[in-house]
Amino acid sequence: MKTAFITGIAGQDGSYLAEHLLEQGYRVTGIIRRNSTVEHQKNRIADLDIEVEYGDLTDQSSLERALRIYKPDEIYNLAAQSHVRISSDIPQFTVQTNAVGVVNILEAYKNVVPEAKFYQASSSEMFGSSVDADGYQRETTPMRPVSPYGCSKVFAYNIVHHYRNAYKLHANNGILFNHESPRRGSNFVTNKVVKGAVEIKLGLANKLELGNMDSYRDWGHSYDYVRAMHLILQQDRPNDYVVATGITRSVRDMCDYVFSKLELDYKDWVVQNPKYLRPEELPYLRGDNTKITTELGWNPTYTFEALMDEMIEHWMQVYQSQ
Ligand code: F7E
Repeated sequence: MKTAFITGIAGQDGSYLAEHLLEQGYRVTGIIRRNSTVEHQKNRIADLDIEVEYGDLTDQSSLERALRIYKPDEIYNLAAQSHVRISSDIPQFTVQTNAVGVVNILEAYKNVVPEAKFYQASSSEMFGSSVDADGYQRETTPMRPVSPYGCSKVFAYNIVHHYRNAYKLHANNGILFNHESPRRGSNFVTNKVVKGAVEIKLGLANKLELGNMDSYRDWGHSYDYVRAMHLILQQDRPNDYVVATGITRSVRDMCDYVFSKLELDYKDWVVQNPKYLRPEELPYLRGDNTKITTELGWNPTYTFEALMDEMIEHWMQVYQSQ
């Protein structure tokens, strides 16, 4: 039985990945952060047969302690300060966690279980304002990040290469484009729009405040993307892969789809609040998934519409069961 170790196991991706690995027969372990409200620590993973210790990416001793206890075959580093706009409010915390924290886990990995395989949650936010001439971002696209979050992820991406080359570690980057689900935090735009539209439909709210509606994102489902993470670690040699659907839409397009599905016109309900604008916006993302589809046989199973429909259904059930 293989053992997997997941940082960020209580998050959206961590919980889907834990479920997937349990289905594959893994022993699944990880770290969670201490929180004063106990219920908030594990609500996405409460029903799963997993083992967790307290730990934090900023505390290397906690990482080494957990790795010594579990001795994993595979390490998935999913923990992060993952909100791009908030990374401008707390830039130093973001860099400590997402950049220095990756050095900490790489050191712990090198010192305790160097024979394991390692996955780093890299991000399309690393590309920033950079787009290839054909309108896609891919593994070879230059990186010009436009946020503290993006800058921290570029550092992490590069330090993974350094540990791969210098210490011959099986250290990999998955460059994941936006991926969503009903488990997404509701301050990310997909779940914010779906939750807000359902509240309006049910008479529980009378407007939805958003930031920039004209940015484009390539949105997939977390369920599909955690399968890509696992596939990446099943290869003999470490590598980097873009994980994306290859289709891009604007926030406005998404609002149009979600409100229309609820027989509403988004133009009657959505207003802009400058507080949700970013100091520097990333206007356009569209990933080329050719490398992972041809080399590893990965393909997304969810369409954008199926993803949105599942999220609408989720919020309908939440409110109608109250
Ligand atoms: O924003 C616009 C916003 O916060 C998407 C993270 O998982 O994916 C995610 O980062 C777009 C942006 O995701 C609101 O300006 C408009 O253009 O859902 P988001 P993100 O910033 O793309 C990448 C790949 C990651 O790695 C990150 O960890 O939507 N937008 N109005 C808004 N966004 C938010 N959050 N709230 C609004 O009111």
